[in-house]
Parts: sequence; C-alpha cells; structure tokens
Amino acid sequence: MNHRLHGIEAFLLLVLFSSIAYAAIVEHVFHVKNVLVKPLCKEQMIPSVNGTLPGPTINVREGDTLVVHVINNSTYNITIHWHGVFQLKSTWMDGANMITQCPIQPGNKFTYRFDITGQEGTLLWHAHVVNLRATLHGALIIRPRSCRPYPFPKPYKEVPLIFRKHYCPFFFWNDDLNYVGILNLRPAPISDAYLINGLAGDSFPCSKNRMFNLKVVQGKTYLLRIINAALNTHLFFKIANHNMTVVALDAVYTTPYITDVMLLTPGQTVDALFTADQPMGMYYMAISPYTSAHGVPVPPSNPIRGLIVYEGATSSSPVLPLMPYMNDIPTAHRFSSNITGLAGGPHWKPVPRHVDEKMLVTMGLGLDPCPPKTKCIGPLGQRYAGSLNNYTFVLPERLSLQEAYFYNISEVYTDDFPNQPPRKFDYTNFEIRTDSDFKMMFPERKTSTKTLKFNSTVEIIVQNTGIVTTESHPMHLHGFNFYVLGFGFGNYDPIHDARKLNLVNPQMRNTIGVPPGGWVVLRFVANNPGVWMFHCHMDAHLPYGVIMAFIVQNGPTPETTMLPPPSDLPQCTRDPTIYESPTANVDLSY
Ligand SMILES: *[C@@H]1O[C@H](CO)[C@@H](O)[C@H](O)[C@H]1NC(C)=O
Ligand SMILES: *[C@@H]1O[C@H](CO)[C@@H](O)[C@H](O)[C@H]1NC(C)=O
Ligand SMILES: *[C@@H]1O[C@H](CO)[C@@H](O)[C@H](O)[C@H]1NC(C)=O
Ligand SMILES: *[C@@H]1O[C@H](CO)[C@@H](O)[C@H](O)[C@H]1NC(C)=O
Ligand SMILES: *[C@@H]1O[C@H](CO)[C@@H](O)[C@H](O)[C@H]1NC(C)=O
Ligand SMILES: *[C@@H]1O[C@H](CO)[C@@H](O)[C@H](O)[C@H]1NC(C)=O
Ligand SMILES: *[C@@H]1O[C@H](CO)[C@@H](O)[C@H](O)[C@H]1NC(C)=O
Ligand SMILES: *[C@@H]1O[C@H](CO)[C@@H](O)[C@H](O)[C@H]1NC(C)=O
Ligand SMILES: CC(=O)N[C@H]1CO[C@H](CO)[C@@H](O)[C@@H]1O
Ligand SMILES: [Cu+2]
Repeated sequence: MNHRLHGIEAFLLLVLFSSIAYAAIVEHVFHVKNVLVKPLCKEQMIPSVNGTLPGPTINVREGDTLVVHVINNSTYNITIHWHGVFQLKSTWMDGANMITQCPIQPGNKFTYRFDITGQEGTLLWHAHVVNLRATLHGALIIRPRSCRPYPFPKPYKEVPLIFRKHYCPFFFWNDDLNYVGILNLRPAPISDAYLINGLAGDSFPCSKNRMFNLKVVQGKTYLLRIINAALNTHLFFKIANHNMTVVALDAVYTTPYITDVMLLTPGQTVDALFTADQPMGMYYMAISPYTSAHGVPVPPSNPIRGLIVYEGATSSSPVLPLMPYMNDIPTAHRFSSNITGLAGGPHWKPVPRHVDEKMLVTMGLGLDPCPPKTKCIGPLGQRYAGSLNNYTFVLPERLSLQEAYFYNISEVYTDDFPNQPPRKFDYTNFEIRTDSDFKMMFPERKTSTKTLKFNSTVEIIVQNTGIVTTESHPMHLHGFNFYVLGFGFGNYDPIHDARKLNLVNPQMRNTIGVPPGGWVVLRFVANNPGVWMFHCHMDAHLPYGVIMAFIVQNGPTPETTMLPPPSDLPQCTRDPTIYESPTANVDLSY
C-alpha cells in the first residue's frame, strides 16, 4: 500500500478529518420546570433544569456545535446564557435578556445553536433573567479536539465542583417588582447556606449526612473543574494539607500556578490539578465568603465543607483547612493577580500593542432618589444605583437592544457611552465637598452603548470608586476574553502604572474582580460583530444597572457580518393571562 499522498490529497483528507471526525453536533434538551426540593430547611418550589440542582453538565470538544432546545415549563421568563462562550457569528445565541433577545416566556421554547471554537476548559451556563441563575445553572466543559492532549499531564479523573448559595426562604424578584426600578426597596435575599455540588455538608444540622465526598487513590492526580455559581459572593476555596496547581482560568490555559488557596468571584471558573500526595487519611475541602466592602477583620463564619477520602483510609477525623478571614484582601488579591497566561499555548494570541479605543471607566455604586412615600434601604435614605462613568444602565423593555440595533429602530438606546468619566476626581477617596460632588452620587439613568469599529483594539481601565463604598465588583464581558494587563489599588496612574503592564503573558478571562478601591487594565479585540454586555456579575448589582453594552460593527466581508436573527427568536409580546404572581407569600422578615 502506498502511504504517500500528494499535497492536494493530503489537504482534502485534512479537511475531511477536521470537519467530520473532529466537529460533532452535541444536542441536548433543557426542561425548565419548577420542582419541590429540600436541600436544607423546609421544602421549597424552585425552578430547575431537568429537575436537578445544579443542572446537567454539558460536555463538548472544542470545534463542536452545541444545540440546546430550551423548553420553558416553569412559571418564569427565562433565557440561558453560555457564560464565556465567544458566540462567534452567533450573537443571537448569547442569551442576555433584553440585550440579545426577549425572554422565553412560560410555555414557550427556543433552540440555542452555536459553535464553540478557540477556547478550552471549564465554563458555565446560567439563566440571565433577574436572579433565576441562583438555581438555573450548570457546568459547560470544553475538552480539546480529539487527539489533542491537554497542555499538562493527563489527569487520572476529572471532577466538577460547583459552588452556589441556597436561600431560605427562596423568592424571586421578577414577580411583582420592576427589574431595574423599585427593586432595591428591600434587601437582597439572605443566604442560608453555600453548597458544594448541591450539598451543604456537616456545617448545617439538617444536612449533616449529605456532604460532597470525593474518593481518591493515593498518588493519583485529579483535574478539579471549579465554578462559582453563587449569585453575589466571592468564595475562597481550600483543601486541608494539599496544594493545587491552577492550569486554566475561565477556559483559558495559564502557566501552572501552585497555591493552597483560591478565590473565585461569581461567574469565574478555575481548572486545577490536585494530587493525592499526603498520608492516607481524610481531608476537608472548604469554601467561605470573601467580602471586600467590610473594613473590620472578620473570621470566616461556618465554612461549608466537602470531604476528600483516600481509598483505604482508616482514620475518621478529617483534617480541617484554616480559611482566610472574610475580608482578607491581600490573600484574595495575590491569587487573583499572580497567575499568568500560557503564552504560546493552545489558542494563545499575542497581546495587540496598538490600541484604537482607550477608555477609563469609573465603576461602583451610586444612589437613585427614593420615590415619594417609600422607605429605601440605601445610604442617605436613597436607593442604590450602579454607576459606570456616571451612567446607570436601564434595560430596554419592549425590544432587545440587538434587535433595535439590527433593524435600526430608534429610541431604544443612545449610543453615547463616554470614554472618560464626566469629571476627574480622587476616585477611591470620594468625599462630598461641593454640590457637584453631591450630584456625582446620583448617576443618570440611560440605555447607553458604545460603538466599536470591527477589529479595533479596546483598552479599558476599570477604576473602582468610593462613592458609596469601595468594593470588588467582578466585571464580565460577553462575547470576548480580555487580557488582564495589570491590577492595582488606589487611582490608576497613566504614567507609572502604564509602564508596569504585562504585555507578554497576562492572564485572559471573561470575568475579573476589580480590586476594592483599585483598578484593572483590560484589553480585547472587537472582532465579533453584535451587541455585547459588560457588567458586574454580582447578581444584586445587575438591577442597580452596573452594566453597559458594546456594539461591534460589521467587518468588510460576509464572514464578518452579523446574520439576521433566527425566525424563532422570542418576542416580547404580552399575554396577560400567564403573568400571575407565582410567589405572593414572599417573606420580607429580614
Ligand atoms: C433533560 O430531560 C429530558 C427529558 O425530560 C431528556 O430528554 C434530556 O436528555 C435531558 N437533558 C439533559 C441535558 O440531561
Ligand atoms: C411542559 O408543558 C407542556 C405544555 O403545557 C406539556 O405538554 C409537557 O408535558 C410539559 N413537560 C414537562 C416535562 O413538564
Ligand atoms: C505547597 O506549596 C508551597 C510553595 O510551593 C510549599 O512551600 C509547601 O510545602 C507545599 N505544601 C504541600 C502540602 O505540598
Ligand atoms: C505574586 O505575588 C507576590 C506577593 O504578593 C508578589 O511579590 C509578586 O510580584 C507576584 N507576582 C506576579 C507575577 O504578579
Ligand atoms: C437609521 O435610522 C435613522 C433615523 O431613523 C436614519 O437617519 C438612518 O439613515 C438609518 N440608518 C440605516 C442604516 O438605515
Ligand atoms: C452625573 O449625572 C448626574 C445626573 O444626570 C448629573 O447631575 C451630574 O452632574 C453628573 N456628574 C458629572 C460630574 O457630570
Ligand atoms: C484584524 O486585525 C488584524 C491585526 O491588525 C489583522 O491581522 C486581521 O486580518 C484583521 N481581521 C479581519 C477579519 O479583518
Ligand atoms: C416576561 O417577559 C415579557 C416580555 O418581555 C414581559 O412583558 C413580562 O412582563 C415578563 N413577565 C415577568 C413576570 O417578568
Ligand atoms: C407555564 C407552563 O408551560 N406550564 C405547563 C407546565 O407543564 C404542565 C404539565 O406538564 C402544564 O399543565 C402547564 O400548563
Ligand atoms: Cu458589582
């Protein structure tokens, strides 16, 4: 047999292999329905995907097409967002409520269909309508195309670890309250427990016998695929007596980074190798909250535990990890800022040196006047409002932003998001000295977008402010990964700090915790036409309007031009019969 092929034959074979052998269509059905569960306290009716919590894990290979038929049999409006997926040429599939689509209303369905290319690792899918992602979420695992190894030793097993919060009682805000408007008249829901893979473990009396339990073989290495799906809490993660080696963040490979503690903001993921290299025994893993807005040191309260059990272990008293204090900013910052990207690794692209759009975005909370005859919970008796360059984002109500853009429908948004805040001030040490300072606390409510030329390089300095309080806000960009060129505390110094940016091997992410009272410098290439949200991934800050949206214009070719929406894209028409308030007996006692 002649094994030698001529050039063109080899090329054709390659094409065949890459399109047939490598790219599969992975198809799933998501039944969104309300189920009765009892994870902790009393039985509760909550929305779920297919009745499981967390929802189903989706496994694909890079290059595959994912097709998910979402059938909404719940009583809520929903969308599903594929958090961190680029959605190249599939911008209508991003699932951002009122940005790329109207919600799938109760009794309706919609099919998400998109390719997953140029990224590998762990991501998550979640609902993107008010706080429904509390229970509607799951893992999205992207493995290399067949035959391509990981850029690290092959693990013995892979273990997803999904962290979330459980609320008792559970309620949703989308029943009787306007999403953006009067929402923050009452406090955010109080979390009653954090859960590891749906289990609260032995820190809670009624879940003592339900603890996540990982059996390991001594000497073997496991790939932990860790997801923080909590609504509003940054979480520390540790395993007693063991180090872990981070190999990817937000489905981008990193230089291997050894650590005994991790920090994940809501929406972030970490892939880490863990070797069972300690004496035979039992070891706790634990998660505990990180709250950067608090000044006083607070020990972690009641960390949530899971168990690692070495096969053949006889001891029955597991070793406990010592968790960081709740406001341990240095530990959080070291982990977040120290990791570098795997320059030259799979899917790596060098940092573009030329910047076309330079933005400084002041980010944090501000205030919105309390309506007459109401009692508001914010400072000065006002309501909280988000502020990005002094704008509070207001979601459109009748038509998604992307449809308004695509069909050129006016009066839905204004394309005026500024490249600078309206005024320079000492951002992190805000004090009210003048009337103009006072006005700075009350941002303008708008649906404001920023248009980017196709393929332009955008640099955003995100500067946290102390207008209400300095706090770490995890900023999430849809449609792109950004390079994180630098981090710091205080006000960004365009001379000194600019010199220290990492343009060689910065980490790349889709969600970044901006240091409390500090800044990050992000850079991305706007090579994906469509409308993309940039927002805080603390769910409670979404209705406050810590959001803006980029409109990326079409490129010069059909390949770089936005497609029309699919014919079944949900519309916002209102049918009054199906909007009965599902949670009339909301408990407001806290
Ligand atoms: C969800 O449940 C349906 C049946 O109700 C099933 O056909 C489907 O495969 C399930 N999806 C996943 C991702 O497990
Ligand atoms: C979903 O609702 C439809 C229409 O009401 C019904 O036919 C179907 O059985 C429901 N499916 C599930 C899984 O509840
Ligand atoms: C964890 O890593 C640190 C730094 O590399 C090292 O000093 C320490 O001994 C390691 N601990 C374990 C349990 O391997
Ligand atoms: C890692 O953290 C240490 C301690 O905070 C710091 O000295 C070092 O410069 C950091 N390295 C990188 C690459 O950020
Ligand atoms: C969009 O609408 C505006 C105002 O209605 C009009 O001036 C403009 O020419 C339209 N643009 C396109 C591309 O249709
Ligand atoms: C911020 O917006 C508010 C509301 O429109 C306005 O009163 C205030 O002057 C703005 N701040 C600055 C510095 O422009
Ligand atoms: C985008 O810009 C890069 C760098 O300038 C260039 O190499 C590339 O061809 C451009 N892509 C398209 C699709 O125009
Ligand atoms: C569901 O979505 C429709 C269309 O956007 C909207 O009119 C309706 O108010 C929403 N219902 C709830 C309960 O939020
Ligand atoms: C809102 C909605 O679709 N509700 C349906 C859910 O499923 C049950 C039974 O399958 C139907 O009776 C509801 O009408
Ligand atoms: Cu926030």
